[in-house]
Amino acid sequence: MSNEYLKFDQTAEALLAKAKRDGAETMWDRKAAQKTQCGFGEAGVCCRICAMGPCRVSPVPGKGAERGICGANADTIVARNFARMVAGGTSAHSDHARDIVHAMHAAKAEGPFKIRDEAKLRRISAEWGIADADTKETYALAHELSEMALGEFGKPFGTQRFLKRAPQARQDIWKRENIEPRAIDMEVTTLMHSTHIGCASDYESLFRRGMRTGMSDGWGGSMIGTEFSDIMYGTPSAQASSSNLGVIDKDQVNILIHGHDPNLAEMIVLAAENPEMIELAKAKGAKGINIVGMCCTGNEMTMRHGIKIAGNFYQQELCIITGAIEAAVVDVQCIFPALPALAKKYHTRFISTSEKAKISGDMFIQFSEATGLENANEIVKIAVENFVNRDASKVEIPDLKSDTMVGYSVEAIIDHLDKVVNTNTSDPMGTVKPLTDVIYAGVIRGAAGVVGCNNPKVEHDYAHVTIIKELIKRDVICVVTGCAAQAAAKAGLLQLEAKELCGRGLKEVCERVNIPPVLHMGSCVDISRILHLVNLCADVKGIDPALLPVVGIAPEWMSEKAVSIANYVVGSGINTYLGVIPQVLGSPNFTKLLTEDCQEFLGAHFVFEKDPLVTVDKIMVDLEDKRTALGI
Ligand code: XCC
Ligand code: SF4
Repeated sequence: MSNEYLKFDQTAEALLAKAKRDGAETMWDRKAAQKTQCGFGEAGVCCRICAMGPCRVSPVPGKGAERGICGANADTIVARNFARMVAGGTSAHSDHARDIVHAMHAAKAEGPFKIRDEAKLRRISAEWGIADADTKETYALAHELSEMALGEFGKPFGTQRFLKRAPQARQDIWKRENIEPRAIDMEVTTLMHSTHIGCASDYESLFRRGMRTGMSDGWGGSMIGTEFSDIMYGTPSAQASSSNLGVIDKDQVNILIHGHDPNLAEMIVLAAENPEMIELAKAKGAKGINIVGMCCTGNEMTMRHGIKIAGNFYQQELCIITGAIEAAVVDVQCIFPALPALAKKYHTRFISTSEKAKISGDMFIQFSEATGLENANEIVKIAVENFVNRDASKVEIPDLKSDTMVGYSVEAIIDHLDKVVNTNTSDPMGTVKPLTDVIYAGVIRGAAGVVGCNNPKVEHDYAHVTIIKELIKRDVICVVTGCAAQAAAKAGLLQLEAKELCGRGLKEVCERVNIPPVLHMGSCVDISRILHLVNLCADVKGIDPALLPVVGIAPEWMSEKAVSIANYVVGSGINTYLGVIPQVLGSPNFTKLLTEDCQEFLGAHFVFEKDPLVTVDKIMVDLEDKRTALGI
């Protein structure tokens, strides 16, 4: 097979050939059926916000229609479309977080939803100003904190509580530019209002409103999602796991968990540990129950339990094509609607579990906080009983997996640093000072957050892996989340041995601190961990994070969530490199606002660059410029 987008992924060729033999359709067949994608859509100049349209204006100034029927020009249309992507992404992350908080609201000492990291519960309660946070009864406190968190979504006044985590210099910029996010739902709603027919036409104003909405994702929804998941399911600590489709076990019942929300997956792991279920699996001829994860549900579960990583976004179909998955269980986001039909080509049961992501074509089992463990038991039982339906002649599991280290929460990173350098801090969180010190000393030149999806517009995983390898070679430490983290895991970059691929300085740090040069920090909502880490580093020096030699990169992004993320990362003062160009080029003005002008008022900007090696060159110049400006 000669698909130019798949040369890098060693599992693809054989499995796509198998799909063909099995008569199964994949995203590549559907991509081919799309033929050439719409040039107006690609440039962002197609508007269908009202029923006078759709209107499409010319992406080339001075040629063709310059305005839609209402008079909106390319700047307005592009800015509105971009803003609506932010609203979509912010909604997804934040609504996920709300579900986590609701589960915490229902938590009880007897479980199954309970408080597993009490220290963090007390620390965040104190951070949010709850009186007697250190002495209140655990569940009374959890209840109070979760009600406060629910207020972050809809409170009529005030701004997001976690903003206080940023150094004062950054908070001042947010205030000055009026991008301090208020209640999350309010930001999304007013942005949808602003982009309605006949509202905002000023592209810069639309950008700023989108920015504030994105900020309510990063410093609101995503941060709440991360912190409250930690309180309930435990703050991740470093541990070993393995990754790639080779983690599927031909002798066991394989359950694929896919999506984003850990609530259901946590219950499934509990249910699969039940001795009765394991006995049942044995009675059906299997050696046991093997849970494998994909996308961010996979990341959540590997971070906290070392659950094996089957793969990233694009491998969701390949996973089923192995013929060895008894049940594909999904919650929300990034799930192909194509999966039920694909599952039908094999014996796989496809089970969707959330009204918000009800996917037609096979089973639906409504998951709720009240019945969480029962739902999970039912699902695991369906999978186990399905084992006998597996057709051995259709099973083909790639013999490919990599060892990987996972679980680097901010707390875990601080813990590793503490073991090497005794900082004697009184801060309950500990301090990241040793990390800041090695960056200032130049042993490490800077840090990069590599995040985001897969996208069939680029070669699968190639940009992720190339950029990471080239950066660590140049002594830039990488932190990763989402599907980028899984790409790195599969390429063996999350192992301690990857230090051999580093420059001298980073290698020495890895050896001393006993960490890989690429740290898995979790799912996409866990980019909030990266934000927190960067802000703690800036705080140590008492400076605006925009001054630090730090960048964000999304080499293969595709989702609206990624647009929201890019906004809050830039809004937080971190230059953000996008390897897939957003649909904005139809407005040269808006493009210039993103890639140049916003630097003036935010201290950071977007960079669009498709070529991974050129991206690395640009990043190195960026990091060294920051170092020079700091005089380090
Ligand atoms: Fe989805 Fe989070 Fe993208 Fe992967 S990286 S394809 S959003 S799973 Ni967020
Ligand atoms: Fe056309 Fe304006 Fe309606 Fe958009 S909002 S579809 S540009 S008339």
